[in-house]
Amino acid sequence: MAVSVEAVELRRVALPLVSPFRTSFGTETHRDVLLIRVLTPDAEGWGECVAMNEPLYSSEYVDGAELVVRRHLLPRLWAAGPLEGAGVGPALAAVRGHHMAKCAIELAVLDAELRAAGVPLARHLGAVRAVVEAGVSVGIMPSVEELLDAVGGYLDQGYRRVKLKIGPGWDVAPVAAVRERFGGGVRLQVDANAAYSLADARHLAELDAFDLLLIEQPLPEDDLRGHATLAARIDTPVCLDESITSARVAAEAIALGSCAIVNIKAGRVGGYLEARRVHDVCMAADVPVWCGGMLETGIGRAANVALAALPGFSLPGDLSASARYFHRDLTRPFVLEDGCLRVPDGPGLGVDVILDVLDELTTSRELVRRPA
Ligand code: SMG
Ligand code: MG
Repeated sequence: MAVSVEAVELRRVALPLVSPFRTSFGTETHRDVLLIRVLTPDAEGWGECVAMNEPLYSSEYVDGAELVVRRHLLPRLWAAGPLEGAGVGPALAAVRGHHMAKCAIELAVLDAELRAAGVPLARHLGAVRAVVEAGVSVGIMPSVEELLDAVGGYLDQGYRRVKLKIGPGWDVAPVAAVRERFGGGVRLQVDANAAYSLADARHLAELDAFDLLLIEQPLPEDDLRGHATLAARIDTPVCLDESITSARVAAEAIALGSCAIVNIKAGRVGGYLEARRVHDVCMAADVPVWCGGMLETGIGRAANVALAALPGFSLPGDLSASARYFHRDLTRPFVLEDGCLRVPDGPGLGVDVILDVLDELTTSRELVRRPA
């Protein structure tokens, strides 16, 4: 069902993180989020842009995303006239890249469309589960002792799997310590955020001793061939995150032997509908997928949880409770229930934005009306 977008609000919101989150590329202390709110005659819709403060995880960053939305994407959205969520990707396709910015607009239009139609996003995407298993991503810590405390705390809360961020100087020893303290029953994986090179293959093979579910993105984003070479030299299954920018690239990575598992993030591939296509490509090739995270607020989290309810998502995602990230979320908090998060079943995203909290955390807002 096409919706007529009358106006779009661009909002920047700053949420302090409950604790700093350090990866191989940097440390996040707060989340500076761009939200997209579309206004239509029947319903409004929300989208969250996952671009970070600085272009370190990928080339996109939040100030750039906001500029691209205003200057390059909204004019194309207006030109397209009334459209469905599924029409947003094609309407914006002439603009190269900027997947996170595009994803936020598509999600907002989808949300408005589905709220108007009374259909939950999960159902629209093809979800088959009412709850999804929650994993937790644990940053690089100042010491192994602090890491063990953090991991122990998360396991006590019931998280179903733990991911350790690694980088040169923080890899084999922390993984060994976590295995030794918590035993072989914990589902454990690592994420390097592209911090290694093929010359590190022998060192990374030392991780084979710890029965990891996977190693995520050891090498640079554009190095599919290198990942295939590495995958042949280590036993730990290679999973790609940054490299997988579309369903086509996913198919190519699988064909090349670059990965045995795929992390799906809608922002990285340009939208939830392309994310579903990545899922379909992987499922057809028997490649397990799981839902990645970008420290989303409840808005993006609701959409991720819906996506993770699709049948091919056979591993727990980077989908944690709101309290793992923020003191206060923009929606009713997501909470762990027996190590799982409940898939929202209301229309659209199925969560409501708490406008008081939103206003309090808003750092800027602008309403852009459709030109007459
Ligand atoms: O949302 O729980 C989360 C964070 C998951 O580790 C996470 N994300 O490379 O997968 C990744 C990182 C990207 C964001 S790091 C600031
Ligand atoms: Mg990752």
